[in-house]
Amino acid sequence: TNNQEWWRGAVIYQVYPRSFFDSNNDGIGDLPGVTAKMDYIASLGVDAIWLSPFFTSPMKDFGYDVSDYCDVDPIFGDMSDFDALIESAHQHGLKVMIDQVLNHSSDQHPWFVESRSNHANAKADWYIWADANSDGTVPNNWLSVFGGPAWHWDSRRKQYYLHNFLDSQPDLNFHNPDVVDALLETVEFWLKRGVDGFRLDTANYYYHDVELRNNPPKEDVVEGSIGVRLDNPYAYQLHLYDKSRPENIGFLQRLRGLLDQYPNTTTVGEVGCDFALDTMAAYTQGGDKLHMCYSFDLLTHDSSMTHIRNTMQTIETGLGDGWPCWSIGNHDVERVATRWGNNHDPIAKSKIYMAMLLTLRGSVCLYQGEELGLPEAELEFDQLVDPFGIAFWPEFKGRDGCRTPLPWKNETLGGFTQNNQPWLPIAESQRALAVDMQDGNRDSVLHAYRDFLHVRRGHPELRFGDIEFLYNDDTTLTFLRSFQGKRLYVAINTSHQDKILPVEQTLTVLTLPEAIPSGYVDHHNTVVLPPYSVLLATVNT
Ligand code: TEU
Ligand code: CA
Repeated sequence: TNNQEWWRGAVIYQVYPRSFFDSNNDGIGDLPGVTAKMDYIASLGVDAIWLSPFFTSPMKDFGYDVSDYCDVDPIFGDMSDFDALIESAHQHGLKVMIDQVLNHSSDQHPWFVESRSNHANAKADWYIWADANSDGTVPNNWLSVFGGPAWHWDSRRKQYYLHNFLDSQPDLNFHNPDVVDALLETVEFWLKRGVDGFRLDTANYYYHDVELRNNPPKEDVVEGSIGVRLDNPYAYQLHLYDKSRPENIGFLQRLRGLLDQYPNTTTVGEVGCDFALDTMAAYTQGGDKLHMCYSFDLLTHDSSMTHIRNTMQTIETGLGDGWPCWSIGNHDVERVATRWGNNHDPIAKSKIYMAMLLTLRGSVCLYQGEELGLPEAELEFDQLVDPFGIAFWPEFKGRDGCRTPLPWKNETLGGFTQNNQPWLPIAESQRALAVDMQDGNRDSVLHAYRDFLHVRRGHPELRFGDIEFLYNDDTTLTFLRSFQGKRLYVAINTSHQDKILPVEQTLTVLTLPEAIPSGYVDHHNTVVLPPYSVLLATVNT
């Protein structure tokens, strides 16, 4: 294998198109809006874009409910807008990955409309239908991630259908080979159109247990590891039968076979389950399944360096020749500046967590707005549009607070739109952090991202190197990254106090750009890490 393929160690910028930039002032971001801001994306120094879904959709889950896998929703533009986006990205040296939602379709998809029409149509078995128990109850104890049973009664077929997410997102039946063929055709459609890869939504959910066995209860529930909350009964089951089934491996191999016909394409699978790190390893080993996966392990509230180290150490142990991808924020979780920042020193923390993410081993997904250090937007109940938030309010406020429009300018409408009613409000708390405010400020989070991404590009150790962990405590992480005989020492201090560490190696400290607080080595052979600082040094041999 070529260990310098573009996706190894790549930084992938996640664009949530609804909230990126509104080119036609209808209040909703769109594909021409992404193209209009391509200079900005390229200016960050990332390698690729991951576009959240823009396909035809009733938008019950804001595009993660697809009713036509091979077309653009009119809200976002049309196919020529997509082609223009790809062309512009490629001219800017950026790869484009799109978000494939293969596990489930919209209930408005013609496949489901046909499937539910009766028991004997050609697509009768394309979704997961099951009879009620004799007393009318649901077939088993499986639950929806978004609350309630995973089964929805259909009064026409007089059967239940499975939905791991909203009841408007019926799960496709991957045990039916026709379904697999049809889905792979949609994947090939976009490969032919020039995409460079896919983010695979819920990549471990594709298969279910055909015997529909009940999930056992889960002991020792801890927050977050599968991306669900403790106030959701879903967290209290061990998900042995509704997802992460062994049959999935065969499908991932077929998918890889297809991708291998299109050179330089890639995949990053989203893995949310009780054994996510093992699953990530299994899905990426051997070069014949997925290229990369990410789990929810860094998307929880646990920002301690002990947790980060344990997560990284565990994956490294099991990974073999597999390759991980990490993110600390996305369109599903509270923004990291709030989740990990706890409203203390959010700017300094945004920079240091960025430095951590960009020095650990693996590719990286950055979520739009992270480069600005945006805090979570505070919304009132009647401003919510996410069904997940509406269902769990007030314990959980949903995902709208991380999806509000990106602030381009410090103006009422954030320079996002001219429409007085954007689909979600522009957060007042984010205006001072708008792109135009940070562009002119050398100390800003935005400059720190640009500068540090530049540092990362200049050091193949950070991009491709092996990792060896050294000292850590809850707020300090130190490790070595080695590649082709060169070794880099990395030390990170996420606390507001100085940290002093003895060091065995002889180090030559690299000068970091001024937006990033740097540690230093003093003459007693100790590393000194000021508050929220990072030290990068070459190890002398
Ligand atoms: O998310 C999968 C998933 O597990 C999430 O539902 C997650 O548990 C939750 O959002 C945590 O807050 C993917 C997409 O990223 C999400 O936007 C979709 O709603 C979901 O799949 C269904 O397609
Ligand atoms: Ca628009």
